[in-house]
Amino acid sequence: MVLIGSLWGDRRQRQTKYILSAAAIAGLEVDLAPFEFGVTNKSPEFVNKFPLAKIPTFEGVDGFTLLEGASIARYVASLAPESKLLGNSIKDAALVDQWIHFAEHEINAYTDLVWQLVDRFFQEKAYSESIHKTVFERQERSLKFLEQNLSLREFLVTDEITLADIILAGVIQRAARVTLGAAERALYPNVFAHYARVAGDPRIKDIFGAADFVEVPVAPKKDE
Ligand SMILES: N[C@@H](CCC(=O)N[C@@H](CS)C(=O)NCC(=O)O)C(=O)O
Repeated sequence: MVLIGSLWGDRRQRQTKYILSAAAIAGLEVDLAPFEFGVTNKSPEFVNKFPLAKIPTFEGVDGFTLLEGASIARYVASLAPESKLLGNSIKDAALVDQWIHFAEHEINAYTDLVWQLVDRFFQEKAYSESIHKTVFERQERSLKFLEQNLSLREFLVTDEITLADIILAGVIQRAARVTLGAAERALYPNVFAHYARVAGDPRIKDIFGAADFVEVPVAPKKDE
């Protein structure tokens, strides 16, 4: 395998899973740098290179630097066109991008918002049941749309795994650990069959790890 660069990230993070999975399918090696959250990404050396101080970040063997998990994964995929991770044509690549943006912004953004609400991340540990409900309903609308699409095909863009499928699986794994308990998951059989197909692919199974889904959606923390 050809070494393409170093990655700073956490294996439990969905974005790091996107990048490692893309590299595994593309047959490229990415060196996962030693990393301690809150320490490595705050070090002067890291901040000097990546001033936003977030992970994941990437530095190629040629010194090219990149942040944003989906963009790093897309770059890795583009280095191996024969992997077909971006499909077979310019239109396929546009559809891969469409589904990546959809997964991140129309599904994952709501998971993150619900997580921040229930974890009482906001000032004064504010929690609002009505905001929680509204955000969850926005996610439901996206999931219904996705369910319909996945009732027609095994993978999102072509007849094999593309980067869109990998990123969607990362987003769904996270949603099923926060907003989607067993009862909610039962409403989306095609979405979860797709998840099992992608996360169970022998090339990336170990990167995705155990599902660790919740039985019921995560409830708001008590306000101490
Ligand atoms: N939009 C970025 C988000 C990255 C991100 O928020 N990473 C978190 C860890 S999951 C982080 O580094 N947080 C550190 C901080 O906020 O200072 C991506 O998708 O890569």
